[in-house]
Amino acid sequence: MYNVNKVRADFPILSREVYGKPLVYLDNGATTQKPRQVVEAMVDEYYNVNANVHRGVHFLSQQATDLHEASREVVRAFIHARSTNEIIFTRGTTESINLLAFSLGEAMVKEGDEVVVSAMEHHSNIVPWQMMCERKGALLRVIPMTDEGELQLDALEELLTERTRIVCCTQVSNVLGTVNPVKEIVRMAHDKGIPVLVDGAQSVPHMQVDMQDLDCDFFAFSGHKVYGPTGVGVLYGKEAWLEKLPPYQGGGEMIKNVTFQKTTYNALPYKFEAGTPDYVATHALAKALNYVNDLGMENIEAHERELTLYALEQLQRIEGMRIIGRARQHDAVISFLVGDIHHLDMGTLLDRLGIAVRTGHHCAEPLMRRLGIEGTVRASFSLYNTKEEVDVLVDGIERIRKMF
Ligand code: 7TS
Repeated sequence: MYNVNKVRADFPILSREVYGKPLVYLDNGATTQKPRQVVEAMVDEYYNVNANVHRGVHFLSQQATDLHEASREVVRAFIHARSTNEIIFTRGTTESINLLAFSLGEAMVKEGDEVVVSAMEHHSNIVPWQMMCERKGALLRVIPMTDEGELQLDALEELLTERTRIVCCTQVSNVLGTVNPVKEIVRMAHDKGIPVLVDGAQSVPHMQVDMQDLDCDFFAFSGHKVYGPTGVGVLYGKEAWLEKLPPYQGGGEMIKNVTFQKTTYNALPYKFEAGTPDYVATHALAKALNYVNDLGMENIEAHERELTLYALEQLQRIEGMRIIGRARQHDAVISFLVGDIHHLDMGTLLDRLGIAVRTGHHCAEPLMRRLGIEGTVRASFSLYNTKEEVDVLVDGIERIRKMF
């Protein structure tokens, strides 16, 4: 049995108060809280192991390198990649996508080519592609979506042409909670020989992701959204693809030999990892993934599904409640507006009640424009949230609604 109170005891921050009220943390889509196991691993490494990786013959450097590389294996197993050569450590989803947009752009995008993104992407899966398109004279094309917040795959079929260089799509929308049929999208793109990047920032914390099953060519996620530290993330890429792409940044680690005339590059994955990596963060990320493994992703999914369904049911009872995003496949993210109460007012007043939600455009301005709204209030749930917290949220919204 999943014991949420036992889980909560691993997260010291959850027992603090804000404005004299117990904290109700429902901003997990932005970042998750960290269990002791993760924070203690970082403290322990800085106190007892710290040394730069991959370059020292001395004991500490060997030990830090071993922890760092063991973490790569934990990540590989977690997403079921074939090889650790396919696991590139980055600073997060954003850097992963910038890396790919740059390297893929250099390798294979020419004037008149096209990049396909979806209507519900986070800015970090739009802007890097747009920047690359501007450099290369290429065009950004968009998979449209329905009013319910589901992508229109029949329209995607039309968008995939001999000019398409890559399709980039989020697995779970950070605003609508839509779970996109990325496996189907991958199949459609592969039928035409086009690679696919899946943005896993909002899926990795909530569901089993399996690179062999999805068969996507690239996959990006952030450590801090899956109970790990900030400043570390992953770009997965199929080895054959990564071999074809040029490095993103130059510096230490990514080279084999350097002369003033010419530099040769290191093998995978180091070719894409210039400079000292955040080896303390990679080690702590592995601790976070192990934490999730120990709880069992299927248990986490079941807990979050029950919580989300309960929240949807309770929220819908509120007069004037408008849930934004009614996809059939829905993850632990609920966006809403109530009557004509501005999302910022709602967020600010909920905060005074100790409830942390996110408000605004959620770094998805094109999606807001598509929906014809400026922003939403967003509650996003995680493995440590409870039905009691949902009740506090619902009561809070009711109080605020009556005030207006
Ligand atoms: N992609 C998606 C789908 C996201 O939700 C986010 C962050 C990112 C990419 C970028 O991740 P980063 O770790 O590199 O910043 N989303 C949010 C959010 O919804 N609220 O704050 C950050």
